[in-house]
Amino acid sequence: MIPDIMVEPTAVTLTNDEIQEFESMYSEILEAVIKDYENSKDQLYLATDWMVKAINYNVPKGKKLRGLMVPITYRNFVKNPTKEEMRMAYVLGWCIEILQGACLVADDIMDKSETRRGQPCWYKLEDVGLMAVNDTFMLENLAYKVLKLYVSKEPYYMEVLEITHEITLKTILGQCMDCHMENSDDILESFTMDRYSSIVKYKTSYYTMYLPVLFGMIMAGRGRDQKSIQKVEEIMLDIGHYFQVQDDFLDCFGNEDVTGKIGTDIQDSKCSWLFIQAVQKCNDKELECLLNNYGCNERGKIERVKRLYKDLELENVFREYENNVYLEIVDKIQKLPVELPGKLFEMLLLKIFQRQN
Ligand code: GPP
Ligand code: MG
Ligand code: MG
Ligand code: MG
Repeated sequence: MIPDIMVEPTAVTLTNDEIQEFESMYSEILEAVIKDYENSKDQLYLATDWMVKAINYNVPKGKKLRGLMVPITYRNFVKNPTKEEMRMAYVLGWCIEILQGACLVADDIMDKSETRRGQPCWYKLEDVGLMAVNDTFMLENLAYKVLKLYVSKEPYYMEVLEITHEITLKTILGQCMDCHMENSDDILESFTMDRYSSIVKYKTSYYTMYLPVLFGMIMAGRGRDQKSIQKVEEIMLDIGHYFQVQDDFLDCFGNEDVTGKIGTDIQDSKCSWLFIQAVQKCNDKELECLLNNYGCNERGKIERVKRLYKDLELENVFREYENNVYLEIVDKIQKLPVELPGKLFEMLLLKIFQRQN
């Protein structure tokens, strides 16, 4: 249910044809990359064949939320974009999807995950294993190759390049914080909401929510409009925080057939939103149970933590959070200056509201 006071947003959406064009841009990009290496006298085909396999497995099978956000943003900043401009927006969208593919391959190794997007994690495949490490570098650098091939003649090339490097590094720093949490000596002292917010801002929000909108704005010539960019950053980081809280909730309470992944946060001893909420609601006995069972890769112990989360009614806590954060963000959006398309941000928020995957 959408809260009553919500007004249906009337932002510009992509037409079915545009979504189709975005989709078909994927194989065009892949072909262009391969072609660039084809004439080499070296036996590079040995690597490019593998590259095609890695890309096809890890890039095009997701929700494409981030990728589509670039053309959606652009359409809301520029009234009548040309076909060529839209193509550039699709390319920038796919660059984020490629970076996302790189991040997921790496994240699944670090989180010791089993499945992703309804299939075994890339590193879990028999003929991949630790080769996946090289493939994360390959995917990341492929995004830069695509930028060079398609965007290098555009006036905003350097801006896009620099921002991609900067936000990728931010994401890596966030992942570093996330993964080091499991080594905390005193988890009650370390796993605070403040700490959580910092981790999430860096590991998720910047590349998931801010980067796609920033790309759209840079294309629209609004990348140097510092005042607007600052406001957009604040809103998109708020939406990113909400997005990762949902991800943490789905890790335990989601339907694996819908999310396409099996949760690992409990056994990985993650500084998860659910853990922080549980600590706040626990009595002494429950806290002892939580601490005794958290962070162990044993079925019984994982189940014990899940039962505790259920007994503590964390599902209700999450639903209440979700409704409140929705209204808070809408309120912030409505206070944006008129030169920013508020309805776009409402629509982006609505796209993830109550998501199941
Ligand atoms: C989400 O964490 C964050 C990422 C996937 C960013 C990873 C960044 C790297 C530089 C490797 P998560 O582990 O909760 O995501 P999921 O639940 O999808 O595994
Ligand atoms: Mg992770
Ligand atoms: Mg993970
Ligand atoms: Mg997760």
